Amino acid sequence: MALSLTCQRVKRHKTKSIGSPDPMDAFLGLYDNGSDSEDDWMAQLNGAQSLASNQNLPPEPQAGNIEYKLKLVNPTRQRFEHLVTQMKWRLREGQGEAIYEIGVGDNGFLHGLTNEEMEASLETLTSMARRLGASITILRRRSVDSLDKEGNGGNLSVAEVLVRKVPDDQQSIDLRVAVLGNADVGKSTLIGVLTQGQLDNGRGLARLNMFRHLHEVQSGRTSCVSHEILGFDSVGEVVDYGKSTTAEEICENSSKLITFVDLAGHHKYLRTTIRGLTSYAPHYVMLVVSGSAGVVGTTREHLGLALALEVPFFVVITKQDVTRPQVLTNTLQHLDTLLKGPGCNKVPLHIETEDDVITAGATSLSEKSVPIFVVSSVTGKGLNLLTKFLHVLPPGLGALEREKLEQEPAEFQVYETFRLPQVGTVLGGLLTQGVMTDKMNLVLGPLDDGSFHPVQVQSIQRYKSSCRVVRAGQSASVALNIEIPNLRKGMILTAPHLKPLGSLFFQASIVVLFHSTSIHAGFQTTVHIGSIQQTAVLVGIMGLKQIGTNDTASCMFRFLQHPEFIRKGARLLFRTGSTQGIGRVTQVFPTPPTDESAPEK
Ligand SMILES: Nc1nc2c(ncn2[C@@H]2O[C@H](COP(=O)(O)OP(=O)(O)OP(=O)(O)O)[C@@H](O)[C@H]2O)c(=O)[nH]1
Ligand SMILES: [Mg+2]
Repeated sequence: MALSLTCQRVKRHKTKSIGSPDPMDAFLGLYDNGSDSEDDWMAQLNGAQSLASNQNLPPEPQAGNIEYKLKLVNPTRQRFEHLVTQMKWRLREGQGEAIYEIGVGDNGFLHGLTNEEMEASLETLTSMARRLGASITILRRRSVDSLDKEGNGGNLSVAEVLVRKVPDDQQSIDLRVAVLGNADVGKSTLIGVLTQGQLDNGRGLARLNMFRHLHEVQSGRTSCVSHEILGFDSVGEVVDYGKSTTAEEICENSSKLITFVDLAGHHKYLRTTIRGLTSYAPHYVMLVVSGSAGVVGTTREHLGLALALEVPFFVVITKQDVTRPQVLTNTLQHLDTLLKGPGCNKVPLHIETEDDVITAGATSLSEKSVPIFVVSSVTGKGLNLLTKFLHVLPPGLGALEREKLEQEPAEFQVYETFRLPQVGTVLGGLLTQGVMTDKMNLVLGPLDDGSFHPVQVQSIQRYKSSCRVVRAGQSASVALNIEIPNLRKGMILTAPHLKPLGSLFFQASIVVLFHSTSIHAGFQTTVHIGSIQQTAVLVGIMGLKQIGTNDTASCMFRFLQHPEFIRKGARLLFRTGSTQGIGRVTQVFPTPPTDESAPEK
């Protein structure tokens, strides 16, 4: 029951994933116990680990995807119909996933059921799920040491069950996980092992599929962004390249798909890594640390990026097979200190059992807790727990937020551009809002003068297979009907009636995270906003002459090369050498397409 027990203990925190409110935020809010101190929080989490404890749950939440059922033994037909309708509603609330707590009263009291009652209840639950084309997975079952009506103790149990149904209009539940960590810690290898179903040999075998360039194969170092997918079928079994031969087959057989975005660890490629992180809008970050090398190199910087972008993250310690126990303990201690420190203010959750995994699946939604796994990609140790965790990680957006986003006009952010011989111009990117369909008429831009060009969508592909519709939050590749010169990352495709314009100037409220001296007007820096990455010059600081580390200010920027389409409220990150800062766009100044706004050389 720890999933909910933990939720009960989770403090309410504002969430996280880039630009998208998280559905569980509201859910976790229901469990706010008003406690604020770090000690309380630690004590509560520790309590959550004592899974044998006979604690009750909070009263059943009205909204959300969690349902308590005292028992489901031989329901009448009418009641059964009612139960099915209710399950349908809970599934909708959870965007295809619902949790049933069996043996628990509406007030959260863990009554427990006898073995026969539990078996009968699970059978009813299975029939309910079958009626909806959903499947069930028992996440955990445990005894409660209360007495039953006849005074017999010990044999009563409660169960936590995951019900999953992919919504009818959706191929699968999608999650994007960006993989960060210092160079050589084993990121590409871990993704290779998780998605190919084959262990590594310690000399770079498993990472080969992740590489996109010859020089990467030769050097063993990731330099650009690549993706790989891992699927889970409706009963939670892994669907990977070990069992399927093509990405299309994996998609067809999966009800949940995890897309890993493999990023480069070396400092040299930090710009590409930041861009990958800001433009792919991941739901989670997997921070990989080598057990033997410890928290070194770009680890802290990458951790800082996940924190700055407010993406929830978990940590995987690799190379357990070649790490001496004392060194591993040191790495874990170092990590704990870093996570609990004032910059992070997190609570590490060391994952050792399957029960911890279920607990972590829920608590990873709070900003505070950070699950930590220890694995080896060579022996496979710990990978089963990590896989199970990925299976129970909740989807990024709730039904309501999703519906709202889908009703907006389509907006597709371009983060890759290609030209294919028989197809023509192809754009890879993310649909941040609305719905995009085949043959849709849209506009693409901003071009160098700030204007947009009419285009038509010729075909759409997701996971290397054709599809006709893309919905808000999904990534896709789109082929266009015409060739557009000077295509670049950071452009958008959107609805013509919006009459969009690019902007050269924008105002932002920023915080300088680090700068060795002070920043004045005229300072140039690389600005990242979603898939936009361009040098901008600071043209003015409101009310101040200069700013330095930890200063906050409202600043006016001007892009140096060409106008970009940006929205008020967008999150931005800037970086030049060791200078770093974050902020939000507070105002944009669209550039009407006239001769004067032609790009400056
Ligand atoms: N013994 C052992 N070796 C591992 C393990 N994981 C990765 N390796 C090895 O570590 C080396 C580096 O792995 P990569 O996956 O390329 O590391 P990376 O983090 O992707 O590195 P960059 O792409 O440069 O950031 C390879 O030779 C792997 O075979 C592990 O769990 N145990
Ligand atoms: Mg790599």
